[in-house]
Amino acid sequence: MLSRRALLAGGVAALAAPPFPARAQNAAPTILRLERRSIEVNGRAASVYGIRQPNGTFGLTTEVGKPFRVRVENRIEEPSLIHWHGMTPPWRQDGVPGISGPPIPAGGSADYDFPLRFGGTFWMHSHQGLQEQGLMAAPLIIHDERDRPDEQEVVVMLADFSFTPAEQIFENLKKSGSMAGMAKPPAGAMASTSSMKMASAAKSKADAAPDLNDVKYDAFLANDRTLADPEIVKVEPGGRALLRIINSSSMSAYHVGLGALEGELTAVDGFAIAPIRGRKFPIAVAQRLDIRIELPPGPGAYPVLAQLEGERRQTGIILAAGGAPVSRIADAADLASPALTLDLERTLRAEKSLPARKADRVHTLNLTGEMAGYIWSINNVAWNKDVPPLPVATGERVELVFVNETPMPHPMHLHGHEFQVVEIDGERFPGAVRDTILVTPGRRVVVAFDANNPGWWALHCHLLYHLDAGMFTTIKYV
Ligand SMILES: [Cu+2]
Repeated sequence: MLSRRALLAGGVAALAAPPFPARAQNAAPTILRLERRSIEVNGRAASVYGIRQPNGTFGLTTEVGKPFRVRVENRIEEPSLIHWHGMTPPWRQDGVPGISGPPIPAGGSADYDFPLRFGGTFWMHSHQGLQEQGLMAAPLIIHDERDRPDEQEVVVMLADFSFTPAEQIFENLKKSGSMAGMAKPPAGAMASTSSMKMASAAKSKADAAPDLNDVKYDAFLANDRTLADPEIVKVEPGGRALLRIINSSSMSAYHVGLGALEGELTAVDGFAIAPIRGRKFPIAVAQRLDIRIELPPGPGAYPVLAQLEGERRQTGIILAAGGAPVSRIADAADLASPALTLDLERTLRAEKSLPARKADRVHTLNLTGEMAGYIWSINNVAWNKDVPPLPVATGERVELVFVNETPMPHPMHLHGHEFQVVEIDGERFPGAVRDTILVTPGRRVVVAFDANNPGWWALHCHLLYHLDAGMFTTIKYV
């Protein structure tokens, strides 16, 4: 167990101290309030959601081995429910309305209590309707033995922001398909027509320019701010920092760039990998990156930027060492970035693989859809309550084969289990353990997991409007 230490960024507060010494079992839960709040984006006030403790701390920072004991108070004017992304709770506490349980009504609350099996960088977000687009999301950081006392923790939450209400964005997408008035055609991409049938076009399009960024956003945020007024984090010259990058965007993937710094990617989705050095790392929707950096001696300002895939637009924070002056960074890079690929994913190797084992069961999930009407599906079935869950039995090693038959990338997320990436396009390897895997157009990606957490679990694309349009299914063994 790691020793308690002063937290350098973000504030600790996570562990509400009871007024009297109490046995751990009786410790009061941490309160997380779902609230409306106001932020400023591009000089304009925006009403968004937040998940905060009574003292204002966003989300929760805790330690592995401690129970996750939380009370969620719903202080917004509508029902809500929070999913603990990447956690493996009992399924009734997973926070998916209609699957794990009912949403929390306005003014109500819900209690959570489960053991934390592992540490790392996780997050929490609403799974109710389209609330996630309104920033109903927060960090969930679980310290463990990997954390170093001499390392400053810097959490960076990325988000895409629109002044257009999420329901309106979704309506516009449904009205005119992917190439809606909301979106502009991706650079270099053939203008696809709204009547295009993606499933049939898929294989030949595997290497064509992918269809990215359906929604045209007003801003991209890092810790609620744009590069016009970015967060500036004071760091020690010559010191160490651990960047915990969380992509809480509804629809947007990025290239995270460290500029002049070189970093070491040590974990993805909270799980340790054999470290990879670099200056640029891709992050798909819902994924996390843990990047260790060492700052040069002397003063300096170091932007950590996230550039939208396929575009010039970017967001980020600035690390400022030794009182160095910070200059303004443009919110657009000089050149458009490429689309995310699986090139890095193929090279990732888990520090701790799943035990070698043959699959007892294999489910193939063809990722399918139709631009007309913005219908997204799995095996050509758009999710509804009557779709039977994929069968699984306790104790089985299960492999999920994702085959992307569409021209859009899909970040696929399984609830309640960590999985290991074991194959990309026919090549087997002991890849990263994680909870969200990007499946790019035309690709086949296989993940393996152990069915060790009986329940009814969601399995879906994490692009918010794809998920809501039906690229969602469940597995059930309970
Ligand atoms: Cu998708």
